[in-house]
Amino acid sequence: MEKNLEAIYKGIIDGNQEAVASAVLLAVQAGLSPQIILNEGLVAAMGEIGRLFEAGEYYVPEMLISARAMQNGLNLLKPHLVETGVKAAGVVLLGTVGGDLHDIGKNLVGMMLRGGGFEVIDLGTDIKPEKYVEAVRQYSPDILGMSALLTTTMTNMVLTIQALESAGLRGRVKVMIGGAPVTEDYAQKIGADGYAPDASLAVKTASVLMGR
Ligand code: B1M
Repeated sequence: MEKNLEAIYKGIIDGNQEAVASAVLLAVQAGLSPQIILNEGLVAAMGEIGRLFEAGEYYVPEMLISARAMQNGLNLLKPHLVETGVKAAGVVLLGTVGGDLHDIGKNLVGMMLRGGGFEVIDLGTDIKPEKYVEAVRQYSPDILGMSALLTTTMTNMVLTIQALESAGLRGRVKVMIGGAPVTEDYAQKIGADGYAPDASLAVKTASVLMGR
């Protein structure tokens, strides 16, 4: 592995914010593509954190410290990532579903969508169906994007779609979903209009939903 990518990876595993920040900047200066820094450095390390957590070697505090180091690195990479986006347009309302506090993937999707020329209204985390409905009424977005990282919270996606239907708003907004436990099959099953497995494909999916 390239030495700066290795330093990013190790810095996230160790939860060392400063090490991650300087390695991200050095990797950019060394001319590595932002996509490689993202996927082979930052995202790959978060995958390992998940494995360590599952194996009982890391607990929530370690996971949180690593997540902060990742988020900090991501913020530094943001200006470089957004430059690479495909141009498109539309308004996307984005949020992590009720009961779920994971926001790194959602933030990344938001960054990439902005880079793709979309206006993104980020509602944050733990967004209950009624709050999505209220925001759809308020902002009239083209797309409602929901993220979920827990198998126990992804069920809130279908509740949100049902709440949109009950409010008579379902026909006015396309629904796009994603997050580690979410699949294309699940998206079809609950009647979402689009699904994306990662942030770059989220831009493509959103563009398709906009008819581009
Ligand atoms: Co949590 N956590 N966590 N966690 N956490 C997972 C998700 C888990 C898989 C870890 C594990 O067991 N291996 C597991 C879920 C198990 C399950 O449901 N099957 C888990 C658990 C159990 C928990 C707690 C319940 C732990 C506890 O308290 N006992 C707890 C729940 C808290 C809550 O939400 N109510 C919890 C807490 C936390 C922290 C707060 C410590 C922290 C989150 C910090 C934060 O987000 N600000 C955390 C973290 C960091 C993780 C892991 C390690 C990493 C998640 C991440 O950021 N990945 C995760 C393990 C893993 O995923 N390997 C884990 C990197 C990110 C870039 O990827 O989010 O998948 P991801 O996003 C991708 C795609 O999914 C997609 O694009 C993104 C970019 O490519 N995508 C979309 C995401 N949203 C999209 C939306 C779209 C389209 C694409 O359209 C709208």
